[in-house]
Amino acid sequence: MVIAILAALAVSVVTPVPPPALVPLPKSVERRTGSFQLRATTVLVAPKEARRTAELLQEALRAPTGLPLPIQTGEAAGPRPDRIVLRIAPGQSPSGPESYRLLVSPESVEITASSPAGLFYGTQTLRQLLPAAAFRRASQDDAVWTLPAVFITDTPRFSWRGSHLDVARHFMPFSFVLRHLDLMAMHKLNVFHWHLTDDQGWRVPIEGYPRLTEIGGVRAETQVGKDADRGDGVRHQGSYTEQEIRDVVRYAADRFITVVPEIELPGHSQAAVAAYPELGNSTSLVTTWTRWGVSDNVLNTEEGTVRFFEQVLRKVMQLFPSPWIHIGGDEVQRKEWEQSPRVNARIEELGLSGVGGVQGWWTRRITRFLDANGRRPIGWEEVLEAEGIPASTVAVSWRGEAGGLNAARAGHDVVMAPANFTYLDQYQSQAPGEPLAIGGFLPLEKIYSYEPVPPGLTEREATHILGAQAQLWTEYLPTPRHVEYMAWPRLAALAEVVWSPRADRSWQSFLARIGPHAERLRAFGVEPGPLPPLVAPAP
Ligand code: TNX
Repeated sequence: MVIAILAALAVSVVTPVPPPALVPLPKSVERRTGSFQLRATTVLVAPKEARRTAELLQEALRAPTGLPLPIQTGEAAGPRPDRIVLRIAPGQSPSGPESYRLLVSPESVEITASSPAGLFYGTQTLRQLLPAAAFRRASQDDAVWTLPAVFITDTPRFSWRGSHLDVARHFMPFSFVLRHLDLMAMHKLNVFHWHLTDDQGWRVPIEGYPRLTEIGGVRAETQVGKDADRGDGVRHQGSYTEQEIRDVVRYAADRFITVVPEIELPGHSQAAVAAYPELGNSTSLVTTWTRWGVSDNVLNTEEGTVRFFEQVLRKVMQLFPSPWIHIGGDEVQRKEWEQSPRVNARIEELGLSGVGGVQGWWTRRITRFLDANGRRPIGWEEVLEAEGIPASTVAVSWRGEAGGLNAARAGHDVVMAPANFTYLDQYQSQAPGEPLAIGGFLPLEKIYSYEPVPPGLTEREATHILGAQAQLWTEYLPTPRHVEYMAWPRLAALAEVVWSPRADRSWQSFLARIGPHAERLRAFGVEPGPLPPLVAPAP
């Protein structure tokens, strides 16, 4: 027995064993002989531009390892013994600001990249080379912190690697948003699409319009399960402070994540109408909605309403430096417009082609406003039904692939988010005992199989596909814990879809890695959803 163990150890020293289960899979991984050990004497070296990345690595590793890992700021010429060196090296391959090379040898670790973003992604891969316990936030001092010797070169496939979170249907606390950003960063996701307003809640404070959060951020109750005839009688409320929003934006930026805020208009806007009834069409009292579905309460067509939202968006632009501002635009109901004499008079006055032209008018006004303010408007695919919108407008294709296909052909940039492949509020397992979900069935294998470039695009048209994102709609996900159960491991699969080379993606390979990867998620404190029957890693 003892001899067998010794023999196995001897073999493992000379034969390169496969590298740990990295997710998302890097472009190329070469296993070398030996390993590097983190010690009490190990030092991090980083140039000034990557100081923050070094600090985040230090924080992440200090907690579980208890090692000091002091940071030396400055240029290191190359690898140095007992050092983890981050180095900016322009003009290396693979090229691109998010690419990196990671060399682990028994003596040292070196990450090189042409920009700090690449160094950051290199540190995320480095963390995954350590035992899963490296993702804990409490120290485990009996552990030995070794990284296998490897040479990795890596570069992302898409520039938009997104995670969307709806905090309108159920408010999600500030601390959870930061935690979600940490998890996104671990998976090299780089766009956080923050769905901040909807019929059932307005969560972002807008200076000058306090009722948006005071009234729009509160609803009297929530429907019980799927039963729209029953309410739970429990008030639901929440909104962020300006300081919290700024902290989220900075926390994200430190992790090379852009926060794209969404302000829904002219539909999904009942909470805004409840706060300021002059924005709507109703003559009776409107309250923040307590039921799920699509509300008939939409914005009216008054000039003052457009000005109100321009002012809201001015404040949003002050809070969010994102190049993109999302304006919703989905599922706009026309019933109120059809029935309103005032809207019909406006249709005449504005020369619109009937009620069908009203949404396009809204979209035109708001996209042009954002464009004139130097931001790129982005909206759910319906925004492209409008004529005369800026060419810079980005469409999020959610009803399937056709919207994205047509948008790309028309020369618009596109983010792919088709419901049947990327909506994480659907069931992930058909086993009994799953918590109530909106419906549908999106198992891990299906999201992993998703290909963001729709078939039929020319190479040139395909350059408009910026990437893809997964959606966490929260009608049926009332708590952070439940959100995480639905998000993971499926968001890890999406991360690989948008990061890893298409030719290297294989379900068998992912299956072999997702088990060990789930251990990292658990070490971080996530309770992931069901995993498929796992297979042993390939030899
Ligand atoms: C459709 S997708 C919606 C959301 C819902 C979601 C539920 C989209 C742009 N609108 O308002 O939450 O379905 O899956």
